[in-house]
Amino acid sequence: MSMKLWYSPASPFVRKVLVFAHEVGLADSIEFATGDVWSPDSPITNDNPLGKVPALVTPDGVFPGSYLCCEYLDSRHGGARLIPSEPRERWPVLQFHAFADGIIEATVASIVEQGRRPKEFVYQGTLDRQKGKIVATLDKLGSMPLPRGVDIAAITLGCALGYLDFRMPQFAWRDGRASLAQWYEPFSQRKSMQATLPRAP
Ligand SMILES: N[C@@H](CCC(=O)N[C@@H](CS)C(=O)NCC(=O)O)C(=O)O
Repeated sequence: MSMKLWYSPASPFVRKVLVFAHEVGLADSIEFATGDVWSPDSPITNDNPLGKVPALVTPDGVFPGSYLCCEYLDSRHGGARLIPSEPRERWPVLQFHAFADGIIEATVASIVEQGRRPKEFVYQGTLDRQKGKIVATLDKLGSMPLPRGVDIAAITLGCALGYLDFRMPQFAWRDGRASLAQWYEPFSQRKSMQATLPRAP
């Protein structure tokens, strides 16, 4: 089965889907479609009226948003599920995933505020607010049991930390967060992570 992924090489949400696809052995079934999400006549809107990446176009329809793309991919392979179904495993994984995903969201919001607005409209209050969310959530995750294997929580955390390195290296998220830094070191070396390193469009 072949699928088409609306894609941007810098998007951490797209990277999350791609890392997931690599980990479940489906990366080769995905072809990329690129379009500038910021262009008013972006071709992405033909499949996803929200005009956002990622969106996965499949024989079962279009799946907008990284979580849904991952959930669909998880239903299409025969190995161990990366989104567990058994409640005792499922809820902690999804809770952790949501916090890591929120770090990505706040980082993207900050980058958009700085990079997509005329300078005179960039509001420091928004940047401070997003930074506060990132700091507090990193600290929360650093105090929680970190993922022990590869699942959607681990993948999303890896993409969140990789995106901070890519877009906010001056933020130095490792400072004072030894457990997160120790966790990220081997995870970032996985084939799936190395094959999907972000780059500026
Ligand atoms: N919750 C969505 C967020 C997707 C998202 O914000 N994608 C960004 C790129 S990183 C985008 O397409 N932005 C364009 C826009 O907001 O119009 C997900 O999990 O995929």
